[in-house]
Amino acid sequence: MVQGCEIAAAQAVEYRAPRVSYRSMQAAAALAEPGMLAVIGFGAGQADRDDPRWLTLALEPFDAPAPLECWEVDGDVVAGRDGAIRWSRGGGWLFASLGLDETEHGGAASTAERAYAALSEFVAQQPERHVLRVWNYLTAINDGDGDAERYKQFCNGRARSMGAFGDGFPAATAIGYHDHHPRLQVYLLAGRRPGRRVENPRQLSAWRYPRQYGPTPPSFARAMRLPGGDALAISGTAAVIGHASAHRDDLLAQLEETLANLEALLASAGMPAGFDTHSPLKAYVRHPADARVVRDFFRQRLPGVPALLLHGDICRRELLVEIDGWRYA
Ligand code: 3EB
Repeated sequence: MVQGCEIAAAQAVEYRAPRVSYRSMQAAAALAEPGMLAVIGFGAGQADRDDPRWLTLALEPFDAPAPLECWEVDGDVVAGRDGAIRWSRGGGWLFASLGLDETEHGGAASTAERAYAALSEFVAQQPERHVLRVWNYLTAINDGDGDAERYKQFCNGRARSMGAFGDGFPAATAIGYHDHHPRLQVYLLAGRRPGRRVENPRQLSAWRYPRQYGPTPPSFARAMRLPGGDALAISGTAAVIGHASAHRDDLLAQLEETLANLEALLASAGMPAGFDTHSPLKAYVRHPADARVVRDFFRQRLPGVPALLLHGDICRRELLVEIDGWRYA
């Protein structure tokens, strides 16, 4: 009996997802911990480091000092570089990141095309070749009008080389930062086995968005159940119903609608309802003056949930807030 239970337990953790958490500590100490696949620091004040597992995102946190985002895996971690790509691997998972200066690659579309071509070529050669989750951060995402808007340009370029990821769209986030220098930062999580894509019954799948949102619909799945089954990677989620943005100019209503979308996603993924103390969420807030309301919303509606509030622009101008994160089974 006891032996049977031990075997079952061993099988249950046979391919354990990276544990993502927000931790208040020094970067060097975090990077020295065993099994640390990636450490992310937020805000312009973060120092560069040679370690390919260290990533800085120039999104200003609304809490000071901001915690670090830590990704921990079972097993040893090795790291290296391949051209401009920084990577690390461990426990059957691959972290890869790439930052490109748009002035060297001719604008938002061709920079995205280059970034995705480089990443997909790299990942295709790795044992962890299934891209599960991608984060995209680009300067001034809403600059430009109509089809010239930078987010739409980014979508065009991404789609031109995303096909090479192979087995369908990953879960994703695309957010704008307030830097002046145009650049694109992309990082991803890939695994040895494919995940299971999850869509939201309240929302049209993004790749089916009608023409009004741009010439190329966005290439992402609403969420990804990681191989092994114990974690759900949740894409950037906002107050979108069907394909339409809801509750223009109403922050609280957008937050409630976003939470309803997140709960619908959990249900459609077969995950336990609600978020808990191990479900880290990030909220991207367009206007700094809104941060206090977002913080209060988390306290009241998602008590105990680790939340990181960042100043970032959402890819549709009318959207004031977007939330992404993780749910563990
Ligand atoms: C939306 O629901 C909001 O282009 O990769 C969310 C997550 C959004 C990912 C992307 C865009 C992306 O359409 C926008």
